[in-house]
Amino acid sequence: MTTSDLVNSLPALWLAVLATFCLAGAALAAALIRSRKSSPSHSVAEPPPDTMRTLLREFEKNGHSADAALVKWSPDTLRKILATELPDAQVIVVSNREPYIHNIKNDEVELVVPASGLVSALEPITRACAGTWIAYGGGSADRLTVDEHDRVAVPPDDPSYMLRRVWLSEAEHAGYYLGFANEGLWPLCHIAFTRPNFRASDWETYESVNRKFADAVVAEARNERPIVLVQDYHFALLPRMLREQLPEAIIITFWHIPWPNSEVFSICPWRERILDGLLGSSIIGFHTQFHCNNFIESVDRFLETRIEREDAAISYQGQTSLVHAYPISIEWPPAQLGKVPTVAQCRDRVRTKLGIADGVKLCVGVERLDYTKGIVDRFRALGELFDRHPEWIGKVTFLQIAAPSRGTLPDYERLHRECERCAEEINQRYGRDGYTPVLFVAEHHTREQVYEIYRAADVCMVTSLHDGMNLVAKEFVAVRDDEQGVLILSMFAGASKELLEALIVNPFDAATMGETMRHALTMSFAEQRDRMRRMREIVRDNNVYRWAGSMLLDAARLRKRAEVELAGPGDPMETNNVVSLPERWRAMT
Ligand code: GDG
Repeated sequence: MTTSDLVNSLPALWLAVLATFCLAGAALAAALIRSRKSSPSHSVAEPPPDTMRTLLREFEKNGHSADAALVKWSPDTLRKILATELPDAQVIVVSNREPYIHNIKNDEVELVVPASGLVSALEPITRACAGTWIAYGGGSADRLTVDEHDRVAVPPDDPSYMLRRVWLSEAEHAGYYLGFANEGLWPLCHIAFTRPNFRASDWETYESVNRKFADAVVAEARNERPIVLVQDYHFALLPRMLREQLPEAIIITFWHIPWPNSEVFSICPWRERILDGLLGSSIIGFHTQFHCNNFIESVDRFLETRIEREDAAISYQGQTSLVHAYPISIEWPPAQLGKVPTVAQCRDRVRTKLGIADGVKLCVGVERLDYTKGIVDRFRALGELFDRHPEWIGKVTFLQIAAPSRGTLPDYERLHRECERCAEEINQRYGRDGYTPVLFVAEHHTREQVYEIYRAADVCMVTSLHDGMNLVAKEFVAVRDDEQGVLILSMFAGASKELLEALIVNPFDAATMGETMRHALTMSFAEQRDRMRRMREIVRDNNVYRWAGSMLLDAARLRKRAEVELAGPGDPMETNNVVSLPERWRAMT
């Protein structure tokens, strides 16, 4: 059976697959064999039986249907899923950050694509689904570019979906976004040792802004049953508000950052309200199973619920929410790659621009300027490399680009100063005429410039102290079609669970990271190729269309189950795979 056959027969296939463990096993084996066939550098031997059992268990545990592993995921696959599994469904994305910002610059309207992992992932999905994206209109020219309904068709050069902008006052933005979301929830959810600040006034604004977005979703919904994709920690209350107004909607909430353990979560004064809000969702998604487990533990500790761990389902106030891991990714191949010159040209351009001498290796870091990303820690690792292996002084330059982010918050201003100070210290200590070890550029770059830098790099360092996924790691791999370059990756980024061929590091251990840099800088071309090839296969197969497709397939499963339940009560014990979970438990107890 070919891939396109598979896609065409999705409805029957995936129900059957979900129903039979055996078929899932066969499919997984086929996927393994296929991935091995496409990797000439790897042996085609079967994995040992215990590895296979572990993989199968993982597969089942994560609720991923076997067809998700077999299908070649593309925009077309998504469109087919929508057409066959969710006919006539309207897809509405809600996020704080908009995918396209219009700003006034030098009396002209300038278009900016923000530095945001969420935008990088969601934009190609919304394009493929021809959906509606609702977001805060924060650009200085945003109001000038919308129609009378606050909508603008995007992408501007080839419109395929509608962006609906929601306006916030300065006070709303300060309380909901800077305050509760970024001074409260962001540090609460990341182990980066930055204290969360919770203020009652921020919470009230957060609640009222969530209400404002709920009203916008209801206004944009063409019928009672849209599929609403709620994005991130800015909207923890939105799912409950939507559930009250659109009871038949499928609400999929994706939390892009880690979820803390229940002890840490208990710090939040409105912890029960946050959990209650999220449990208005049909599905709550996280990047890793670990974050799902933390969430379920928090619910267990603070709310009266029924938790079915086998099904990863939480029943609360007569409604069931599924909690699943969906590792986010990027589009494959990245659309902008076509606009970027060859690797050799990128190397020449970047090295000439930065004045990097022949024989000097280039290490890069690409981030939003955020204290969770471990920027200072990688500078420290470079210092360790120089101290332990002085022969590298003068032989490696570190380029760190950092897009300014949340710059008005004190913790971010402090970080900016700290990065500058640390870079300066290293430059004074190890620099010499014509050689600057660290180039710290705290500016926003275009996506093409970012890709050019990835392609010019010998080594890319992603050393987050804590990160939901981290898409920089996946982008670096995706743009290296020359199969060269080394990725150093933090063990505390979700991406480290997938990109096992990266050099995995603990960012809190500068000395060992310095040694890892040396390993990366001296790695043979053959080893670089083997590692890069394998990582590219993983990002290709687990691309962002698979991320969205898996959620939509699960959404379709829920919708069908709800339809079967509505069609008639039947005997709960006889129809046990379609009966609602609360009913099943009632029948069993
Ligand atoms: C959250 C979670 C999760 C960076 N500088 C520029 C620029 N970027 C782009 C990168 C990448 C994105 O920003 C950053 O992605 P991350 O995944 O690192 O991060 P967050 O923004 O923190 O995102 C994260 C993500 O959500 C998705 O779920 O992976 O764990 O924290 O795409 O290329 N883009 C442009 N100019 C820059 O200067 N245009």
